[in-house]
Amino acid sequence: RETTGDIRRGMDCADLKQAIIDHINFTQARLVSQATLNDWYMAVAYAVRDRMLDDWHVSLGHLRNRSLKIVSYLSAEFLMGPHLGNNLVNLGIVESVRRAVAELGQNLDDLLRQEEEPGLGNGGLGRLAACYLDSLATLRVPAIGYGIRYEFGIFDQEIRDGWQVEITDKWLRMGNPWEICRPDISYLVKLGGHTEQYSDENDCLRVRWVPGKVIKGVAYDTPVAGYCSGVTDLLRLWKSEAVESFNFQAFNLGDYYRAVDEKVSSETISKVLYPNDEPQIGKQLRLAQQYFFVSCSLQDMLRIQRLRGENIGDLAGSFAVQLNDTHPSIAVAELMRLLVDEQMMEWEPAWEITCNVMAYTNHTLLPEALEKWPLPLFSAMLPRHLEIIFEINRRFLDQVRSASPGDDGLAARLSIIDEGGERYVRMAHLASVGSHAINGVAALHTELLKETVLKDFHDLYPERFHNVTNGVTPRRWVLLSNPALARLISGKIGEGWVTRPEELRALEKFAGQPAFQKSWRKVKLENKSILAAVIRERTGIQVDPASLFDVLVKRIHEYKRQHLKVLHIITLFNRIKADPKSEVRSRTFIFGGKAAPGYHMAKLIIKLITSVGEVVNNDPDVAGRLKVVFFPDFNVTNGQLVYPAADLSEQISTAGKEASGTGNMKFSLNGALTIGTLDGANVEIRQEVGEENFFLFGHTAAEVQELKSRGYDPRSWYEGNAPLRAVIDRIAAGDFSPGDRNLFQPLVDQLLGHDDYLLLADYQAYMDCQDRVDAAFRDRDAWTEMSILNVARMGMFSSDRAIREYCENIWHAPPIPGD
Ligand code: 26V
Repeated sequence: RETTGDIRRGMDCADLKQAIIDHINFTQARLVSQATLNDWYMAVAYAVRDRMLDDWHVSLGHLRNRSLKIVSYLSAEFLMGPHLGNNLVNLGIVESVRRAVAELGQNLDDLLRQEEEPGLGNGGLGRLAACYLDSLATLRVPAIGYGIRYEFGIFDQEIRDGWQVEITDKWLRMGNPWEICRPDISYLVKLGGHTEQYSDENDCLRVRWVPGKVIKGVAYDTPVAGYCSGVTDLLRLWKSEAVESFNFQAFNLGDYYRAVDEKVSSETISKVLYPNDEPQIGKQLRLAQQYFFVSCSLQDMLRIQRLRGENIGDLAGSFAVQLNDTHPSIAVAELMRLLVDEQMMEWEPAWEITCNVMAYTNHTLLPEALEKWPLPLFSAMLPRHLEIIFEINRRFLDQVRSASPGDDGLAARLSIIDEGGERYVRMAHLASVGSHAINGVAALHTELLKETVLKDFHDLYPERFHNVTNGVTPRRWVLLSNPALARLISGKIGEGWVTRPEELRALEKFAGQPAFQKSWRKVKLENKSILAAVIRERTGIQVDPASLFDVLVKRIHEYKRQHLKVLHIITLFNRIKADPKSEVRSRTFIFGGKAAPGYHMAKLIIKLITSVGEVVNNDPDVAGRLKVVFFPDFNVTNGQLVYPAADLSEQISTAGKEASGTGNMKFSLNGALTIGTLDGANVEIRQEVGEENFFLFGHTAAEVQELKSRGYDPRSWYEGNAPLRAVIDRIAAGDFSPGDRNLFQPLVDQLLGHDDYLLLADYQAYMDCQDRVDAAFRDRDAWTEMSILNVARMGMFSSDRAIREYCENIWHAPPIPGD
């Protein structure tokens, strides 16, 4: 490219260098000779951000184009991961920036490592939102991701003495070069107080909400660049602040301190991400967070609607609002309130708009994860919304009763209010009543949704139900995180696969070719060596890159069955101890994942993993053949290191429990083979890659139900299986907890007493399947062929495919024309 001399836009090496130096001098306010590594990172980040702004302004301009529908993705979590590397990839400037930085005496990889990732999510749900923003921008769909700018994201995890320790995530400590604060885009949000009736000028009875407190939400914008698409969408996160004027009128000393208190409590709302992946019933602050970001977002949409010069009545032509799980489902009542109380609309047209705008994605079938709010708490914080919900419910149940007269059970089951004891607002019901579309996140999950938690809604509104199987972005999860594999693939079949991953099928014909297999193995081995070095540095454990890397990374949860994997490891250990010369193939077991701080069993599972590792890793009879690693602080950054280095992907949840899973897709896209149950998207992954290229085991969802309804007795499985008994007895005897033989008793009691997730029933099938994995890994060429075929056939799991389905079937949102 030509040198333009334009330090804000120029892409030439000289321009980039000048731009970076300029930011060191004038943004970081440092002499180049004094600049720290962080100054260099910040300067490069600002230089890259500058180069995103022209496209961004054009794209923001499209928000005013009345012929384009805007997708408004409402999510309490966006787990974006580090921005710099991804933006370089999507702008297509990795190599030019690498060179510019090198000529300034810096190393781009060192700078990339400087970025502290924005961990504004717990796991799959938040990461999905991030993949979807990447695809929306890549597919040129105008979109805004709306959420919360948590000051503290998901905690950093350290492992001390084998236990998880949570460290506050101060991700904003060094500043955030990617966000732009927009103090002029802010909204007031009311909380608490009471409602009053009054007559308007036409003598119509109306309701006014007199709040107990008012806070302000300020917009913080982050550009989201599509992959070589020319479109840059918007992530708009709200920070809560005090409304200055609210308590500063009377200014005696007492009021001054009260005003300071007010400021602190207002800012508390966006202070911290709840680190659980299930609701803590009755957490006031959580409801305040949900309402806060939903209210700001809907007010913002109404402002944009006015900017477009359109009527509020035509809102559904301008916006498609997607509710990412029930967390933002208060949007149904809030939009009704804005339309009826503030825009003075009649109920019926307001309701029609609301239903046409909203769509709801369900992400879990676990009953304990379905959100519900106790009525007293709800009415104290959102008195007007409770009235609106009662009115929505009254009209809804009238319809239900007239369609099925006499069926009181049905009305009670469908009701938005749970009246069976203490009363609750059921958020999934609110979302389902107020949306024109309801979707599950994998084929099996959608079917189960229709048969179980939302069965009555499916009987009532079958046309509302859709399936959209999740997907992941190949930009971050292959191009950025596995550059060597991306180069190898592109060298064979060209670069089209990055946006048209069905083209990966062209790899099939090379899958059996020895030279290609050799290059394929070389890439995997390099990725494993890189991970091995990091494992060494972070845990002190030395692992052999030639061994099978067997990886289980995800949030720690009993239904995900990390402890089933531990039973496998102890089984192998027992085989070695029984006969040290027995043939056990060399394996490295890598675990990663955070436990919710209050989830004791999950934390005990982490301790079990590290304790078994302590014994196995140092046992002379094992002689290094088995290594167990708990990789601390699993997050997006670490995921980018781990997925490319895996040989075997563990997807072993109890069938029927994992809605979809998305890690399963990231592994397979990077050439790992899957060992898994017929759960979530595993079912479809297996269909796509071929059953001969997938290690299947375990009871099906139907068999799980059947077992449980017959009265599942884990003890009989324990007693009928000698190796299993030996494994559990060893844990119970304290073999892995010297000094505290009862340490793992709660875990043993759970397995022998209830075993809610059927580990014992799936144990033997899992062991047998792992033996098949060992045999398969011995045949290097056959394994490599399967690995290549997995990648070749994973195209459908691109988030681009998922977003196209949402656009066509649910949002009716076309892309921006051109290009
Ligand atoms: C999460 C939270 C987090 C904060 C506190 C309140 C609360 C309440 C409920 C939940 C449920 C989270 C559901 C979830 O994360 N589901 C996951 O979604 C992934 C993306 O669709 C999917 O791949 C996983 O299988 C599913 O477990």
